Formats: sequence, C-alpha cells, structure tokens
Amino acid sequence: MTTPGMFTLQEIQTQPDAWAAVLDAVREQAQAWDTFFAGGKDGLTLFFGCGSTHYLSMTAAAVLQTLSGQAARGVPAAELFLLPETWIPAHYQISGVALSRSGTTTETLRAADHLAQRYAAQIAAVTCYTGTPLAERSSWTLVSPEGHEQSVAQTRSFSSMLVGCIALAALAGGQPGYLEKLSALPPMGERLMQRNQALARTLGEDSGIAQVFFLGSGPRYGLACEAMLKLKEMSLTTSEAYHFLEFRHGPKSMVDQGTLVVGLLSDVAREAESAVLREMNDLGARILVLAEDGDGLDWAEHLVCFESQLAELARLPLYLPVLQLFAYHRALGKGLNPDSPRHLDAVVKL
Ligand code: F1P
Repeated sequence: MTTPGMFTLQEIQTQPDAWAAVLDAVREQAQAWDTFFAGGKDGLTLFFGCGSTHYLSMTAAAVLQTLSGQAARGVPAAELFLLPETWIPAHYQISGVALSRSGTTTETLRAADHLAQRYAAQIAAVTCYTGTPLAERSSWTLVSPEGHEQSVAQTRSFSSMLVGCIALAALAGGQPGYLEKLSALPPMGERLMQRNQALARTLGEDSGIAQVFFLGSGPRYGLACEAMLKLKEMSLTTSEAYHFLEFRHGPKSMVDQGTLVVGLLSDVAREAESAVLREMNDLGARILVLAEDGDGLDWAEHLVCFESQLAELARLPLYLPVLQLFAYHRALGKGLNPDSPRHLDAVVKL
C-alpha cells in the first residue's frame, strides 16, 4: 500500500547514499573525463537541461568556471535549438553537458543533437539512468547510480547529479583531492536532516506562510531556483527565486506578514546578503537562513547551520535537503500528495 508522499520522503532521506555512490562513479571514470575537459579548455562549455536540470545547469556551470577557469554557462535546453545565436558566440569551440534525470526529455535530446550537428560540439551527459537516448548521444556519461526516483519532483536525483557535477568540475580544475573532501558530505547530509526535521515540519505546516522567496547568489542561485520549483511542484505555493541584491529592486514590494524569505547565505558575500535579509525582516517577512555557521545571525527567526568546515563549493548540496523536506511537509499540510504533483509528468516528451 502506498501513502501520500511515501516515495518523496524516502528519496529525500536516502540522498546521502546516492551522493556516496555518485562519487564512487566519478572516481572510476576520472581518467575518461580528462579528455572531455581538455577539449573544453579554450572554448565554452554549455550545461543544459529542463526544469530542475536547467537549474542544475546554472549551478554546475558556475562551479566548473570557478574551479577550473574554463568558460561555462547554464542554459535551458530549448534555447539552444530555438535561439542558439543568443547563447552561443561565433567562433567558439563548444562543449555540451546535457543534464537529465531520465535521459529522455525531448528538448534536451534536441539540444544535444543541435550542438553536435551545427557546432561540432563534443557532448557529455550527467543522468540517473543507463541505456537512454541521451547516453547514446554522449561520448562521456556519468550516471548517478542511486539517483533514480519514483516521484515526479526531483530530490535525490538532483542533489546526486549536483555532487557528480562538483566532483567533475574539481577534476577539470586539476584538484582531485577535492573528491576526498566531498566524501564528507553523506554523513553531514544525514546529520543535517536529523537536526532540522522538526524545523522543516513546523515551517511546512505553518499556514500563516502564504508565499516564499528563495535568495541565492553565484552558484547558489540555481539552488534557490530548484528550492522554489520544489515548493511549487509539491505544494502549489507561490514562490520565486532571486539573486540576493536583486530582491531590493522591485520584488521586495511583495513582502508582507505572510511572506517567508529563505536566504541561502554564502561566505564571500555574507555581509551584503545578511543585510538584504534583515531589511526584509524589518518589512515584516519571516526569515529562514541556511549558512555554514550562525555567527552574527542571532536575529534570524529560523537558522540552519551546516558546520561542515568544507570549502564553499563543496558544501553546495547541503542547502537542499531541509528545503526539500519543507516542501514535502507543506504539501502534506495542504492535503496534497507530493509524489504526484498536479498537471506534471516525470518527463516531458514532445
Ligand atoms: C526534467 C523535468 C523535471 C520536472 C518535470 C519534467 O526532466 O523538467 O525537472 O520536475 O516533472 O521533467 P529530466 O530531463 O531531468 O528527466
């Protein structure tokens, strides 16, 4: 017998195992990926996907560029075959990294074909299934072996593909030692969920929250978008994502007592980001902060601390589990089934 949300909860809770499994997969394939990244050195690497995997593409590109210095962008897959010249500069050697849980989304396959045919791009993929049409099109394929899911909304798949992308970026940046640091993530993810499950539930069941804004900058912007999508898909809640300082330029007019602002705080821009959150707090919003530690954040009503001691990019996956749990509890609180969101299919096939 299945109960509402059963699969989603199980997938969220088991994601640390999927992180460990994808790191093993990267270690096994490390040499093969060297050739992919060598090809992208003097060109532009385009990460692309749809929905969750588009948001992953933005974070993955930011991480690759930061760790390796190689130019990289995250792009919605359809843009690459509908409006390619708006994304692809002339005379650049293009490499493509297709991101797709299923490996069967039509737009992602078309984008891969278009890049290969029109731009002679080398194509790689990060996915959760073997033997897919996407894998057939890719000369390098990283499969997150435990990333597959029954639920429509991506949780374990997304975060495990993210761990895979960070590990690959570290290899591209000539930092193989980074993989050992990433190995610390699974137990940290477990602890984080244990410590914050009550908070996720309390916030999720709080019917005083009518709308949620997720703020994240740099590589955290894609994660803010993904958290926003999770809340929409599972719980049909009005939610939006912004870069931190963008929020002052208009969106803040939406803030009221029924607003929760979630800040995915960085180390590097922490002061400027905290100032935005404090301002929104003063305007009446409730605040949830996710940060490495609680220094200077005692004013925040809700705080999730990682205490990971990991480099900023290595700890990116830790932003996700508590926000996924929040979406899950909010869905259940509203009488919805987070396993099968309204109007959605697991894959969009055109
Ligand atoms: C991408 C995706 C999901 C979304 C939706 C449809 O699929 O857009 O992110 O939740 O249900 O598919 P994929 O290409 O990553 O398999």
